[in-house]
Amino acid sequence: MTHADWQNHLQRSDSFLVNLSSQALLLTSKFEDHVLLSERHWFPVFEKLLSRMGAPLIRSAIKQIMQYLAEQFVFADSIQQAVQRSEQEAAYRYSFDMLGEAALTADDAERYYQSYLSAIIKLAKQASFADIYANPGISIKLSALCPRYEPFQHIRAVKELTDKLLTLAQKARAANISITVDAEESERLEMSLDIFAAVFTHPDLSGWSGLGLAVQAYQKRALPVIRWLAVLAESRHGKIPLRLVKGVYWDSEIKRAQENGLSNYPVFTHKSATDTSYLACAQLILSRTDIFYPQFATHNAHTLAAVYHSGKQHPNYEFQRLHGMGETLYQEIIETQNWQKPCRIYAPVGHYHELLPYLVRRLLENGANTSFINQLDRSDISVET
Ligand code: FAD
Ligand code: 2OP
Repeated sequence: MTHADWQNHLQRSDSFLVNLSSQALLLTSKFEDHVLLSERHWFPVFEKLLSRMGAPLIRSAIKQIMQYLAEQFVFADSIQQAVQRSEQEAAYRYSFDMLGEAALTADDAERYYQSYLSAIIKLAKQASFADIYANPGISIKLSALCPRYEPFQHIRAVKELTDKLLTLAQKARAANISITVDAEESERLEMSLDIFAAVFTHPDLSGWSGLGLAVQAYQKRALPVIRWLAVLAESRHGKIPLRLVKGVYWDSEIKRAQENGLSNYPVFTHKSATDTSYLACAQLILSRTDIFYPQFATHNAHTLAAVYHSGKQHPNYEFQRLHGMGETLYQEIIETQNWQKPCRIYAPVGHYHELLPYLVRRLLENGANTSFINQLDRSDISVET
């Protein structure tokens, strides 16, 4: 077991968010330490705390913190509200993510599936441009749509998810909006590619350029995956909107590889290797704009600038950011520098009950020392550095 030094982070960041989460994590780890050191004292202590503060007070405080964090990272409670809000912030394009992932039951999976279906129907009314990429889109996590999306259930998961993704894609095609399949854990990569290929090559979607997916540059397989997608697109004379991300499951990838005693990690272990891989992937994607519509998702100013310079002779691509992150960076680019490159916001939609895994990833991302967004927030590092 490792002991993270949360105390060390406390009040050292200028970011209220990072301090708030450090507080929460410190509190949690103190509770954990207490439980480990003297498990039998745990319940009396907690009972005392409850009796002094009162359960309703604690509940209400936790609820308020969750609501604050939800406001930071969730775009809207419902797709209806999301559409209204996006109309008010029209300088950006949007990809709506219906919150929900890692379905545990068939009921959960069905509920998430229905929420994607109704989102597509709603967005059909907003898709006013002939150019599909100028319209809003949706982002889908396959793990939300099947409770058995796991390597040992490869055949079943691929069958079920191909059927569901195909139906969603058919509706999206009719609505003239695009779909992006999010990239999840590395052990799901091969299943996700099988599902993607089956749907992409379905005759109903022939000639459609709206089915896209995210590729994680931190995976050692990133470049071969892009080459494989190029062959797939060429075979169908189609175009794939390709969202390049660095990848957000790094800690759990490392942990799982260690737990399973793997001889190697599926992801790079140096941040600079991931950054370099991102740029190599970006150049490959930009060299094939006949078959890819490049979508560069990053909050790192250096990565953004490097892509911009590599892509100067390729006018047709976009940048992407997450709602609640990278606002000032993209404001500068869109409003001040006037790069004339569209930026799409990945906009999570839903209730805060579904938020937790997404929220934890955002907090880890904001708090990680290696993360650009974390360093941007530090007063001891100059803007030039
Ligand atoms: P940076 O701070 O430059 O990079 C941070 C990243 O570097 C980490 O996330 C990790 O990938 C990598 N890294 C950190 N430490 C190490 C290390 N020791 N060794 C190797 N690599 C390291 N992520 C997904 O996984 N799937 C998705 O589908 C997805 N969709 C997204 C959509 C959008 C629009 C955006 C903006 C992001 C999405 N993300 C997704 C999240 C994305 O992966 C992270 O936001 C991104 O990694 C942060 O990269 P950066 O260039 O902004 O920041
Ligand atoms: C995530 O859910 C944005 O797909 C990314 O963390």
